Parts: sequence; C-alpha cells; structure tokens
Amino acid sequence: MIKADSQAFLRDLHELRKIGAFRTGVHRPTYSPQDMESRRWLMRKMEEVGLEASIDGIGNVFGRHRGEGPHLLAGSHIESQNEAGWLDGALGVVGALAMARAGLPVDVCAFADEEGHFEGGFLGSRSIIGELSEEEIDRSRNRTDGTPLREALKAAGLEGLPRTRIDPARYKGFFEMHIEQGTQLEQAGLQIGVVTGIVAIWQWRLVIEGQQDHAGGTTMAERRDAGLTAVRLLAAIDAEFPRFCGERSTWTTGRITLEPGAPSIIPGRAEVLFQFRDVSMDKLREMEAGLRRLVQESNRRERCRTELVAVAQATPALCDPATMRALRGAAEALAPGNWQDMPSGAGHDAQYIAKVMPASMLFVPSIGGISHHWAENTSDEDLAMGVSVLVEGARRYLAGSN
Ligand code: HGY
Ligand code: MN
Ligand code: MN
Repeated sequence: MIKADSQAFLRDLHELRKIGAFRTGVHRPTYSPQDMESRRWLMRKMEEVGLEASIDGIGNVFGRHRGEGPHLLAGSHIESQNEAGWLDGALGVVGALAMARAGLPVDVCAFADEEGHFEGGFLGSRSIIGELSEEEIDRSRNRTDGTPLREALKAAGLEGLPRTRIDPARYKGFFEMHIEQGTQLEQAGLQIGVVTGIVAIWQWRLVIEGQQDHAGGTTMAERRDAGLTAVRLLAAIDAEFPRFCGERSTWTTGRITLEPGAPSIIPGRAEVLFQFRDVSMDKLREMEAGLRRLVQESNRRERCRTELVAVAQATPALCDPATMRALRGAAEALAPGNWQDMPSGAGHDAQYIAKVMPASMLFVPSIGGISHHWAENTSDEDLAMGVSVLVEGARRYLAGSN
C-alpha cells in the first residue's frame, strides 16, 4: 500500500530546519557553507530511502531510483532567500523524499539556486534540462556581493564536476509540493491547492546616470539627481501599468541603490532591481513594451539618463491536465471539499521542468500568507495533509487513475 509516512516526513523537515537556522526560519544562500551542509544532509537522506545520491557541477543534488520505471521526477530547491522561511523549497524536496520512502518509483532533485542569488536564476532546473550555457555561468555574479558564480562554485567544492542532464523519456511526469506564499488558501479555509499555472518572472536592472555633487552648493536648477529620476520613473510605472496589466500581474522594486549613498551628496548613480510577473506571455510582452515606453519618456524629460537591462525572462507554464486530475482526485479523497485549483504567483522550478515533461504543483497554506521572511510557516497538520495528497496523487497518476 503506497502511503506517505507523515511522521518521518515531519521529522525530516524539522531536522533540515536546524541547518542555517535564523530566528524561526533559515538563512541558506546558495553555495554558502550552510547551504552546502544542507545538500550533504540531503544526499545522506536520499541514500537512507534507497536512492543513489549525487551532486553535480552547479549544485543540483540528485537521488536516482534504483528500480524499474516508469518513473516520476519530484523535488524543488533547498537554498533559501536571505533570512527567510524554513519551508520555501525545502517542503518540496522533503516531500519528494517521502514519495521515495513510500515506495514510489521516483527520482528526487534539489535544483540549485531557484532563489536567484546568482544572476539568471533557476540555475539548477535550467541546467538539468540543458538551458544553462557555460558562457552564462562565466558571466553570472552574486546579486548581493558581486561574487562571480565560477568563484562560488569553486569555493563550494563543485568546480569541474559534470552537470546532470535528465532524459525526459525516463519520466511520466514531475511533481513539486510548495507552500502557497499567499493568503488564498488560508482566506478560503482550505488545506490544498492544485496549481493550474505558474507565472514567469521578468527581471530588469535600471541604471540611472546623474552627476554626483554637493547637496547644498548645487542649486535645484542645475543638479542631476539620479535618485529623483529613479523614483519618478518608478512612480510613472506604477501609474501606467494598471492600464494594461493582467488580473494577477505583479510588479516589484526589490532594491534601489544610490551612489555614493551619503546624506550630503547628490546621488550620481542609481541602480534599481525591478521585476514584473504574469502567467500570460502576451501580458508579459505588453508590460515590457510599456516599460520601454516609460524609460524612453523618462530619457526625453529627465536630466539623468536611464539604461534598461534585461536580467532574466522566464517562461510561464501551464500545469499538465492529467497530473492535475490525479492530484484533484487525491485531494478529494483525503481532504474532501477542502481544496481548490489556483494559479501560482511565485516562480518555481516546475516551470522549467514543464518544458520537457508533464509537470504539476501542489500548494499547502502559508500562515498569514507570509513568505520570503523568517516568520514563514504552515501548521504540521497542513504539512502532513499535503504530503499525503502528494503521494496519493502521484500514485494515482502512475496508475492512470484520477
Ligand atoms: O520569487 C519567486 O517567485 C520564487 O520564490 N523564487
Ligand atoms: Mn520556492
Ligand atoms: Mn522563494
């Protein structure tokens, strides 16, 4: 009887939570010592549940099922955002371990740097499907301290290791369990979300060149303040985007850096990390066109020039209908009436794996919707229900039943 051992699953989750612990969350930036400790922990766990564990040249930790197929692939990421939650990513990796422990013919993977600590993002899932070139690895730098990716890989002991490539023909499909990172399930009083589609994140850098100068001696008429140009452009984006965005589009400025960053110096340079998201390629293209128009208008009107740099443009993904049917059947069997279909406002490794095989995602509620924050949490009861539905849904999908 294929059934999740929810107690062992919760034990694994709480054990992993101790690695890189930060307040009630974790701080495990990609390739940091604590991240590499968690990858070694995962390899030991994979062997414990009978998988053949390995780590590759970009940090993907892969557990290969030793038996006959047809196989499933399951997983997520194990690094975290800085000082963030204990479940984002880890839940899907430990859930995949639980699938293997339950006896499902599943390969388990922790894809490296889903959280985009290095420019480009989704390094592991793009690498494993053959969409990460050596040249991009040469170019990529850490978004926080500028460390070249090659240097980080060397320091992590990964330099020169071959990179794993999956053969899609080995798999019937991919399953990723994840926390919702929003409030929809909690507000609806539901325990399970069957994901219908995953947004794409289009990441931009705006570089604004002004003139560093004295904050008092330079009159308002003659100064070229890069900071003011940045905030006026961001305000124009926020005023204009609602005219053409999608129902669930989002746009976020995660960081504004002003140089030299002193109170009595007019900032001569501003760097803005700006992203927008949607599940529709048409909407994404419309927002890109809108952004380009607004930058052009700013350059016509402002004394400071803005350069728009595309950092990453992911592809939105629709989840596979047969896997969704199997997950719905499992949810109705185990949590009758306590589930819903829903989109993902977050990006996930599943959107890349969906390029080469049928892919699905399962959400559990986030308390207060909080995520990308150390206070992120989900009740053990909801976590246990999630893994039970995940294992039952995967079993049904393999059996060809709903
Ligand atoms: O930002 C995201 O959507 C993902 O959690 N990295
Ligand atoms: Mn995640
Ligand atoms: Mn995340």
